[in-house]
Amino acid sequence: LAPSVPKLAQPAGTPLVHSSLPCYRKSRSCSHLASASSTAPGSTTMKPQPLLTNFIQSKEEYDALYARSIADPASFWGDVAEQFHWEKKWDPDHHSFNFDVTKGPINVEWFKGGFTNICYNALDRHVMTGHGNQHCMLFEGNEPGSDGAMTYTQVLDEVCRLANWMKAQGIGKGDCVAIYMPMVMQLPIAMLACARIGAVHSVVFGGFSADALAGRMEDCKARVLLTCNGGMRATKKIELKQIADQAIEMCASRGHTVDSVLVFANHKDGVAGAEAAGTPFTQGRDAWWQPTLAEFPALCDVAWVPAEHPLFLLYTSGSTGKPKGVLHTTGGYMVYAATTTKHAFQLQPGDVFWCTADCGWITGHSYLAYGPLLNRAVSVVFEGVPTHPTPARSWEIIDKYQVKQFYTAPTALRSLMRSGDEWLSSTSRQSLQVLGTVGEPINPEAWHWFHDLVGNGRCPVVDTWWQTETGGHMILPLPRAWPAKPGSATLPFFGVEPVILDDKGVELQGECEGLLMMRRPWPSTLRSVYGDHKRYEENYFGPYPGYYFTGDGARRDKDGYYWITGRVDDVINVSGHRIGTAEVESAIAAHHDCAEAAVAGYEHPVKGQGIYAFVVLKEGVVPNDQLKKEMWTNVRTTIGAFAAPDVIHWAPGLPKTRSGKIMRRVLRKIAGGQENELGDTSTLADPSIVRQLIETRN
Ligand code: 6R9
Repeated sequence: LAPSVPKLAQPAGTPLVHSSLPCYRKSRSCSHLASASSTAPGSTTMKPQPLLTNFIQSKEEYDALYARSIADPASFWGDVAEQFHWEKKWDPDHHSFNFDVTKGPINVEWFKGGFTNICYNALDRHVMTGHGNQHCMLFEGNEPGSDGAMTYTQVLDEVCRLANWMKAQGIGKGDCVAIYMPMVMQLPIAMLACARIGAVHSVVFGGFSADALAGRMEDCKARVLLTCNGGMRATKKIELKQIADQAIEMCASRGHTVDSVLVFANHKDGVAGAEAAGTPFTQGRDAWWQPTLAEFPALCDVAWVPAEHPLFLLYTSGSTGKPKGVLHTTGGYMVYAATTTKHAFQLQPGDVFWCTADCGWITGHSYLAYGPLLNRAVSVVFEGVPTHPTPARSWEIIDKYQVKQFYTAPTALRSLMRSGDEWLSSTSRQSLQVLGTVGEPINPEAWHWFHDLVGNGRCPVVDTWWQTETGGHMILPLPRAWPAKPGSATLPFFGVEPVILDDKGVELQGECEGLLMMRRPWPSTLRSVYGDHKRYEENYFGPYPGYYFTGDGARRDKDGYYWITGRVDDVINVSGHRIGTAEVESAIAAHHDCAEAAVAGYEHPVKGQGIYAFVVLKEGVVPNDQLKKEMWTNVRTTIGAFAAPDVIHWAPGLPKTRSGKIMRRVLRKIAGGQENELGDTSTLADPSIVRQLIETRN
C-alpha cells in the first residue's frame, strides 16, 4: 500500500478477480495511449509542456499566469489539459462562446473535437501507471470503529461491474441515471460508473424527501435508480429505500416508470441482514447491489465521449420556480475540477484529502469524488456527522487517517466552535497542511478559530467562493501564494474574470461594491438547465446581457480582493442603503458570546426595510439587554449606524437545510410576522426549530 496511509490495514473486501497490472495494461491502456498520440490532429512527435503542474509560489507568478489565462484562454486551458488522457485531441480552435443574449443563443464550448472519459482519467490512468494498490477512498462510518477502504484497483473493479449491470439494463450514452444514496464509497463509485459508459448521473441528496426525488427523476427521465437500504446519521436511521419506493410510486402515478433499482445493502452483516431487516423489495424491479454485481465482469470498455458530452445534472434551487437541473459536460469540467483541487489545496498524489460535503451537492461532486481522484489522492468518505458521538469526531478522524487537507463549511465550524475548545484538546491535527471553507461567507471569528485552533496557526485557510453552476472554485486564495484576509475569498482563479456591476449594469472599477458577474466562461461553466435552455438564458444571462449573473453581491477592496456580501436576493435596503446580511451577521458574530447570527429584512414603515437579527448565543450565556446593546454597537462600529439591527431575537437555533445552509426564506417570514406563509420546511435538518423561533419571538 502507498506509504501515505501507513496506519491502515490491507483493505478488506471481496477477493480481486483482476488484481494484476498486466491485465489492465493489456485490456485498457496500451491501445488507447497509442491512438491518443497518433490521432491527434496536427500533432507533432513532441507533446507540449503541460501547464500548472507545479503549485503557485508567489503573487508574481500568479499574476503572470493569470494574465496569460485571460489573454489566450484557449491555449492556456489547452496546455493545462495536456495532463489528462484524451483519446482524441481537441481542435486548434476548440473554444467558443456567446454570453450575450442579444446576439443569439448562449453557448459555451471547450475542447471541441476532443474525446475523453473522466472515469478513465480518475481510475484507469492511475492503475495503469502502477498505483492500483494505493488507497482511493477511506470510509468512516457513523459509529467510530466502523470503517473501510478501497484501493484504486478495487474501485475500478466495482465501477466496471456496475457499468456492466447498467448496460444490461439498456443504459447507454446520454441516458440519465438517478442516484439516491448515503455517504458510502458506492456513491462516488456510482457516479464514476455512469461516466464510464457515457450515462449522465443525477445525484439526489439523501436528505431529500420522496417528493423531491420523484420530481428530479421525472425531470431527467431516469429509468434506473441506484440506491441503498438506508443509513445512519448520528442516532437517526434514514430509510432511503422506503423513501425511494414512495418516489417511484409518485413517478408511476404521473406516468413515468422507473424500470430497475439497484439497492446497496449498507449493513455490516451483509445482504441477508438487510433483507431480514425488512427493507421493502419489489421482485423483478429491484436487485441487491452486492450479489448482483458479483455476477458481472470487472472489466468494462470505456465509452469515449466528445468533450461536450453531458456528464451530470445537479438540481439546485433558485429564488423562484422549481429546482433547475444544472448541466455540466465532460472535458471542461474534468480539467477545471482537477486543476482547482490541486492548486486550492496543494494536493499531491497519495495525499489523504477530506471534504466533508455530501456527494448530493456540487462540493461533493467536484472535491470529494472527481477532483481528488483525478489527482490520485485518497478521498475520505464520512457517513456520520461532526458532532457524533462527540464534537471531537472530526478532529479524531483527521488524526486517525492523517488527513492533510480538510475542506468544510463555516456553519459546521461555528457549530463546533460553539461546543467549546476543549473538544480539540485530545487530538493533535499535526497532519493538516491546508484548510478550506465553502458554501457561505466565513465570519472572521470562525476563520480565526479554524486557523488558530484547528490548524494550530500552521495552515492556510482557503475560503473558496463558487457555485453549483460554476462547477469548480472561482475566487479563492491559493495557499501560501498571497496573504489571506479573514472573510475574503481574495482573487479569481485562472481564466475567471469577475466584473462588478452597479444595478444599472454599469461596470465599476477599482474599489467598489455591486453585483458579481463573469465576463467570460471558464471550462466548467454550466452549459444549460436540463430541458430548459431558455430558463438558463433568462436566469443567468438575461439580467445583464453579456455577463453571467452569479446572484451574489461582492465588494472589491484596494488590493483587488473580493469580499462576497451574500446573495443579492438577501440584500436589505434600509433607507436607501444596501446592506449585505453577511456583513451584519459577521459584525454580530464577532461578539464573544455569539455562536451564530442570521439577519433578514422585513417591511418597515419608515425605512423601507428594517433589519431583524436572529442571534444564537454560545452555550451557557444568559441573554440580557446589555448583550443586545453590545452586539448593536458592534454593528454600528463595524458598518455604520444605518446597519444596526432593529430587532435582536435570542434564537434557540437557526433553520438549516441538511447541507447546512440557513433557510433565509423562513427567517424573512418569521421576521415579517408571516408565519402562515412559511412554505415547505421539510428539507430542514430540524423542522421543529421553526416553531421554537415563532414562540421565542419578541
Ligand atoms: C459551492 C456552493 C452557491 C452560493 C453562492 C454564494 C454562497 C458559496 C461561498 C459563498 C461566500 C464563499 N457561497 N461559497 N459565499 N463565500 N466562500 O456552495 O454551491 O450550493 O450552489 O451555493 O453559496 O452565495 O452563490 P451552491
